[in-house]
Amino acid sequence: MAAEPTPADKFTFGLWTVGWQARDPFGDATRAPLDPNVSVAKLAELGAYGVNFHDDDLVPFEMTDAERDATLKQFKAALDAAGMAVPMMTTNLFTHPVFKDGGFTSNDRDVRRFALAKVIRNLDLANELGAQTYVCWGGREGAEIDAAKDVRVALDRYKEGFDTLCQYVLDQGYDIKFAIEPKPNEPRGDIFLPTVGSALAFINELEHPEMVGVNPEVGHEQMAGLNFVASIGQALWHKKLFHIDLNGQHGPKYDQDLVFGHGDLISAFFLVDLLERGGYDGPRHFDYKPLRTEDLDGVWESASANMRTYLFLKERAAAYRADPRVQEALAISGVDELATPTLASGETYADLPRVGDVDADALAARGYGYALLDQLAIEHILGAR
Ligand code: GLT
Ligand code: MN
Ligand code: MN
Repeated sequence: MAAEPTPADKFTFGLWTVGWQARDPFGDATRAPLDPNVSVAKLAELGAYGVNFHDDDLVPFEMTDAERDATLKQFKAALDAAGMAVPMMTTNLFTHPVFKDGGFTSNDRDVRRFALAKVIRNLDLANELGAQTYVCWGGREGAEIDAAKDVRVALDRYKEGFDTLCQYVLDQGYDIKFAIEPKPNEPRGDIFLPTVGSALAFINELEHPEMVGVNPEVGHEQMAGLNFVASIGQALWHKKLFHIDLNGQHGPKYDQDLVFGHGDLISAFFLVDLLERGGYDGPRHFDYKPLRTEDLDGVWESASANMRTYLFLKERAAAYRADPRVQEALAISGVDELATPTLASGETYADLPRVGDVDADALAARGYGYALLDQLAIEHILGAR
């Protein structure tokens, strides 16, 4: 089995993932800060293709312009030395207290103007580093109480934010597209654009919908009790899967950000199956948090685990599709039949059968064989076939 990642696999990591010091609402950091230049070198050594980052991951808020320039210069040298790409960038509009009521949707107009300026400064850097996807995770765009915001007005401001940023990118001639990352809650009690479906609907209302897609995260849809594979299927159907955040989650609870596959493994299997067969060729980005219990060795062990699990699942999914028994089971289930249009070419609703002429009981007698189909998947995941 091939589980040695190479840059051709396009695995990427956020600097904030391996660099997470494991501070949580109840406890202090358990790990020392990690130098981003060290992360770049180590991730390259493990077989990754690139890194993604927020402005503040690299250039802390309080740095002067001169310090910022020096830090960026050093970072670019580290990227070059490691042969690592930066395919995606993003702006931190959630850590600093100024964003406690949101960035694009804060009730305070001056905060909104500052938030847009902060994104614009970072778009220039994204362009310089060759990042083609700009993720917007609006973790603070939301509220805890319904009286705090008229959602219709908040969405007006959210739209105004994206319209302004798209205009900036167009005016500069940058080759950058935006990807909205939905999340139902945490850190806000409720977050605007809580699911992939709501983000897709919102995008249609923008001035430049063609410049904006989604960056779904496994755990975020699962926190809402939703089926991640189905959400990705719909995002692909809309041609809006611009980026993806892979990780693990055990059902609806706080955002766990586990290693990919370390949550719902069957869902992870069908996700890899879909991505590998479904026309997504962007980076396979891991947005996870090494467990708070881990030391630095555990951090690198978990980084590697994400990539190895993906590759094992890719191999298992290919074996599943190639298995004649699976192909037989798919035929019994009629999975391909769903691709046949309900009306034949040239037919209209007038060609539909008369309800009274249909023997519904005869149609109902059919079994769909899904139990076998699922068991075959499990046997492939277990390496039993
Ligand atoms: C933050 C969040 C992630 C987002 C990152 C991008 S920041 O760590 O929990 O889901 O992808 O802004
Ligand atoms: Mn998350
Ligand atoms: Mn994420």
